[in-house]
Amino acid sequence: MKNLKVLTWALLAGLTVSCNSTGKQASEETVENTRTAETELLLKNLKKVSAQGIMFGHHDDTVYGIGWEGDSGRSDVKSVCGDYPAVISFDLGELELGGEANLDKVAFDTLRKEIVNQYLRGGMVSLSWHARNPKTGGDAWDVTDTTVVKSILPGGEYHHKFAGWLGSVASFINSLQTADGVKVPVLFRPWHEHTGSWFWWGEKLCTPEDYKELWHMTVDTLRAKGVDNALFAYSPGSEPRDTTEYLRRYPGDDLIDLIGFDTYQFNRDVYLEGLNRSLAIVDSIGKAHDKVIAVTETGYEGIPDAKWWTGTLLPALEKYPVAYVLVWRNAREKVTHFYAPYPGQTSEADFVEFYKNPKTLFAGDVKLYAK
Ligand code: BMA
Repeated sequence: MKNLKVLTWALLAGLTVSCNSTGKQASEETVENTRTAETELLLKNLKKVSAQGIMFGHHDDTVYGIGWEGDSGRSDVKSVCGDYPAVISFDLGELELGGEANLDKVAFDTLRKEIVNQYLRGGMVSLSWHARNPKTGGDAWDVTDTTVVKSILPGGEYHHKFAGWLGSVASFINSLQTADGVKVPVLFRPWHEHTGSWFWWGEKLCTPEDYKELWHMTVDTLRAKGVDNALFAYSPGSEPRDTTEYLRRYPGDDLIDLIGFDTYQFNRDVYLEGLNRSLAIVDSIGKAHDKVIAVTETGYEGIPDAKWWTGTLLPALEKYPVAYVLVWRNAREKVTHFYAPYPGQTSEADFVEFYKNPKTLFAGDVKLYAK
């Protein structure tokens, strides 16, 4: 059945399926499981790293920050502690529209360069995708129509349009190459926070079966289009109360390499309770399914707590083999919307303590592509 499905995707994606000497179609392994040596090393080293410490991550770290944009080599995190984050994430939102820049007005060419730079540092890049609503034409947060996921699955009215969008993502990921022609591995993290209902792929917007099918279509299409430099992350919000709820929309071990969750602090007690519960869930599933675990997005907007890093975040994470924790962006266009410190910010000194703690890992501490 699965062979048939992969073949169907390959055909839908408009690919030529190669034939061997006996005239049979290439096996599922040929289409599905080819990954570059660097991508395999990344996965191996992610597993190792989680036993050593917790990598720190920051969204859009090197493309803008508080009071600056596009300065070469600049990073608010580096300005505070002297090193880049070990993980930097970027967003592919609006790549599907074919324009030059993403939804947060960062040029895709800039992202390409910064992704290669982070690879050359030995660090990791994660990519999220706030894809626009393929049916209504609205943004990722347009939840006015509850049939969007269904409409892009095979047989749906918008399937063809959406397959083109997946093609754009595949081309972008395939284009991430060093000057020497090495394809840069990335962790792709689409369809995130789907246990909430604020994105068109959210809980109340599609059935568990449709959500899983969306994942299969995504991964199969990318693989069929030659993407062999991606690992895949599953990251719901902190809504699941137990492992059963967490796995309700899980698309399967053959698709997913890393499991995590997104959660933000509004109230400290509520945050810590949710963080602890979610960590226990991913820890238990990670062990049973041999998956890397991470806090894929978190933060306290504006970081008004001067001791947040060592007083709240680190003590909660230390108990678990978390590969990384990533905080969201320091928006240059929304003054209060920042999650990492910058010089002069209230939590700056505490962040330096967090950086110095042997448990935290920054770019200079990791070599994620070492043999
Ligand atoms: C949200 C906010 C938005 C942004 C989006 C995608 O959490 O930061 O301003 O457009 O992420 O990066």
